Amino acid sequence: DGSAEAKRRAGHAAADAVEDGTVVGLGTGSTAAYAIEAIGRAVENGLDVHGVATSAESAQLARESGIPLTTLAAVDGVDLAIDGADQVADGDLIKGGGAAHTREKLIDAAADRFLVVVDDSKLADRLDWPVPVAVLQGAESVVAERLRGLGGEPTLREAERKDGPVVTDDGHLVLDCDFGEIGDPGTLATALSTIPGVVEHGLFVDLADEIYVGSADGVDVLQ
Ligand code: DER
Repeated sequence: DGSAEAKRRAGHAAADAVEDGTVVGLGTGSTAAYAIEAIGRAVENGLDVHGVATSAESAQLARESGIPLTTLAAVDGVDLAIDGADQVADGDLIKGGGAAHTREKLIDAAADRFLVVVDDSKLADRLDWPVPVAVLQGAESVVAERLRGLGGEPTLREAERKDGPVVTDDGHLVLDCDFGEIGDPGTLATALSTIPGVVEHGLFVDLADEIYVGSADGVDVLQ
């Protein structure tokens, strides 16, 4: 239902899966934020974890929450990643609402276990949300043409508190590409990944291990 209560339930339930002495990938967005805050409270109570942030936003929240931060390059692996999603269908995700999906996918995919945290408004029968595509600056018109060739309708994501387009933490632009209902996410994901100028896209196919769905009634965990 998109409510804070539903998001909070999902985030707190996933945070309980974080084990002592582990490395945890810290996702981006308002639902993952609940998990980060809950992990911070567990650290205050003695939990020994190191966080790998997926964005400047999640790094800042982790610092405020007291979670020691490390980097992907400094650790032998990520034990568990917790991250949100814009839409979930049949275990596949569309992510990138926060324009953080390049590092999110790197860390979420590197983790031994990837837990998704959503409220039940994110669930769908088929993926049909516009797919965020991070592109090299200057490549946007060439990539947009290729996306149209794949049947998409790309829109350059404009910033709100800055003139011009959104620029990601890694200095890329974002094209939100509407493909309508996506019948075969795996095939589309491969096609997007092979477009020169595309840095990363928001189709997370076959990556999620468990999906924590918060609702007014509680939390369901989908495998
Ligand atoms: O940008 C992202 O991928 C975020 O995880 C986003 O998709 C989910 O954000 P929310 O939890 O604030 O809805």
